[in-house]
Amino acid sequence: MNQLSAAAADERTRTGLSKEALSRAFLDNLFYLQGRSLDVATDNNLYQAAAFTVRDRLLERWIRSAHVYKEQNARTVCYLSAEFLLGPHLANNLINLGIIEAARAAGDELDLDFEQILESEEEPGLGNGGLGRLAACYMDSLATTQIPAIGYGIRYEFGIFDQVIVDGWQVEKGDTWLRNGNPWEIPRPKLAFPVGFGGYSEEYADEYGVVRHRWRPELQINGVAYDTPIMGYGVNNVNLLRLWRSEAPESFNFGAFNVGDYYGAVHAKIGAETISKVLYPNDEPEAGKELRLKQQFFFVSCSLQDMIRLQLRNTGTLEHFSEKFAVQLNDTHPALAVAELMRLLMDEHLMGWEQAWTITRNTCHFTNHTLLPEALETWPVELFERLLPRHLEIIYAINQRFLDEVRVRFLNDEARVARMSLIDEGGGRKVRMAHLAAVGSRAINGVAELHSELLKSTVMKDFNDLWPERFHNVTNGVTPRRFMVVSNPELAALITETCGNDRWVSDLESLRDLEPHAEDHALQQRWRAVKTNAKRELSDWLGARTGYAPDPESLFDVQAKRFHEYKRQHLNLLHIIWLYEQIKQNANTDLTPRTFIFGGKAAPGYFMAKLMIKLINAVGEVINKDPQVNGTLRVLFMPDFNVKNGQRLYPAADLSEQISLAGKEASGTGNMKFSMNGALTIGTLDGANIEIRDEVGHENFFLFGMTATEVQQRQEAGYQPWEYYQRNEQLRSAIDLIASGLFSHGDAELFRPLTENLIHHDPFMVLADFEDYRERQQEVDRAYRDAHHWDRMSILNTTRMGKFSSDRSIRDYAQRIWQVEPTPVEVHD
Ligand code: NBX
Repeated sequence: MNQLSAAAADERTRTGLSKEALSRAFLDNLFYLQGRSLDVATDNNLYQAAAFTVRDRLLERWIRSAHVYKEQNARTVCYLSAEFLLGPHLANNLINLGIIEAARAAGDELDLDFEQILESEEEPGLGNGGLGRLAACYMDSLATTQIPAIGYGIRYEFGIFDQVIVDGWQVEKGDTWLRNGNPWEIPRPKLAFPVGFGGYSEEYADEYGVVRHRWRPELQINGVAYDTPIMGYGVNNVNLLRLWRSEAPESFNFGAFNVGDYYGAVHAKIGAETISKVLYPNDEPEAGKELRLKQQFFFVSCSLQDMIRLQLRNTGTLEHFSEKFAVQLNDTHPALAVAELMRLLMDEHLMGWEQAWTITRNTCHFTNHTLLPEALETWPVELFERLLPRHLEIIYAINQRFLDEVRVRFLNDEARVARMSLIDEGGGRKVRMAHLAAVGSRAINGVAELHSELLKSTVMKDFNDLWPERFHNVTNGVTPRRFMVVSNPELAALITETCGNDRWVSDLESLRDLEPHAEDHALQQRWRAVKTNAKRELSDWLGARTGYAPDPESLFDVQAKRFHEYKRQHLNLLHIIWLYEQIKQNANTDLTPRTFIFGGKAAPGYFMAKLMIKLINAVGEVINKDPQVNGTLRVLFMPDFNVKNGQRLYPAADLSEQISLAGKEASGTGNMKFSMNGALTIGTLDGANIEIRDEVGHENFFLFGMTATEVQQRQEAGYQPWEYYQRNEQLRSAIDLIASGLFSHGDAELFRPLTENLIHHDPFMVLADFEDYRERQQEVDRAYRDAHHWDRMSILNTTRMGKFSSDRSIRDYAQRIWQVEPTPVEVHD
């Protein structure tokens, strides 16, 4: 043992992290918290005992971190997000604390199935997809890079629905993740803030005759804090995730409240609790949903009140608020922060407009995650007026000053003024949330280079003309702790052994040290063995759930992400159908055996996305049963793709499908998770794919499809999908096979909406990119047969992923956007 690790082991013993200390604490938590002994404990009892044991060890470091942060008066990042898609905590916290081996040993000694205990954890699915998962990766990296941070969001009682597949269709099931309690959170019943809704705004003169405003809400509810500690890797810093739960205030006491109207009182109480009840399962805004606006205001208001409380407690004044806090708005969902911070500063803390505006503008920063016009959030003015009358006044006042600035800067350009206004005046007046966020923020960023450029040249062009210095790019990243160490321990061990140390876990760029070994046949063989093992594990898992256990020797070709037409799962499927036709036409067709695996949820109201899921399952049913195919092709749908299932998938993929239409995927983060685990990518020049390809080397990436510029030109020239359908025989026969009813027991109607849409509209240009995609897939087929070459490419994909660690993203934000510094935390006995 070297000196450093001896010192670490020594410290672990001292701080209760040794195997003995862990098993003692575990048994105590089983007995004293749950009244169970080992012989009668259920899986859940064991899991809870393990979770409490780990949590206790986080708490000491958490208290210490809070103390150090306060003493040093460090600038704190407040990450405001309607979603945090955390995934299971236990394994991750064990890794970050550096005690997974000690815990495993403690489990062995007690004769417990350690893996089974980890499996028992129900994941908090408090997000839809990439945006929510990004927030969770950033929380991990903020703690790991020692930046004081609080994540603020909503403690949904029901997270993203569980997906079950019934007769090939997606069926949604409520997510009851809190059923067995949540050992990671600490409720803070005394830490609660009132949040108003409705009523009216009034002017009054204060004691000095100054005219002020106040909001008289019709209804008030409470937001109660639930805290979850977030542990950094290999450091003592523990940050805080503070989620708000809505409750009726105590004044809802049934006797006192509304005498004689018992049912009315109960109804009001239920109404208050509804706000944090359920996560909206759409990965695009649903127009005009009142409850959604209430959720947004609810968590924004609680979070800002909390920051103000902290600042007043520490300094007694709000003058330096923006020096103390950097607020990051995760898309427009928390954009109301701009108006609410203004209201709190002016109405509640009696600040003048100019000072309040300077503080607001120096506090907020805004990240955009989409260019799709239908996904840009707007709210009817009428709804605002009814729910948030004072905020609407403030938004009007911000708008007036802002548009004056635009008019002075761009003389005689009323068209521009109308385009930039916070209010969309066309067809039912609406508040444009992206404009509110942009006007109230010091910095605006996109999430990959292409996306940030397109942001400046399209949806935010006018804003870029006005304030070019405010626009930035911060390319997304993902945490290698969860997506390598936790999910792929065998690969992590091989990398650590080959590097001679595990520095790469918090310094992913150092994987470059491995590059010289990419040629090494011995390493290639071990690398392949690790991949094949992961494929075998996935195969067993899928076999138990779908009835088909794919051959681990076949190429695992995976597309896992939300279902969306722009992500083009149907492009993948058309290729599969074409392959199937080749086999049917000629049984001796020489194909590399492949297993196609799909995973992902569709928004419950998104008809076309749900039809795509049905079609995948229908195609799978025919192909998987066809004796002529003889196992050369398999098409499987992994039900309920979530963080936990993703962790099974990434290690087992040979090929990662990143095939969105260029210009539509802001960044993508699944692309990074696959590549880190040694999958090669077949992809378009979209989002972060471009940067991934530049990093891993163009020769180690299967590129196809139009560029974003070509897409735009083709669209402007008048895109005619019909022409591709007519001209390309392969494409036509694949589409015709769907339309024939072969995959729907002869029902030629079932998939007609999909085929007709492709032939006549094809908004995401599937047909235009098909031929190039098919050709590139043939290259993949050939490449996979040369094992040495493939393994080398796979190794290089992993070793060159340093840029895509979320630690790098967070350092970018820290230096270029927030101007915050690391604050290390020492633990002394
Ligand atoms: O955010 C995703 C983008 O589509 C990805 O390209 C990007 O990598 C990722 C992280 O930057 N957007 C996303 O996941 N959006 C949502 O989930 C969403 C949820 C609710 C809503 C709108 C969007 N109202």
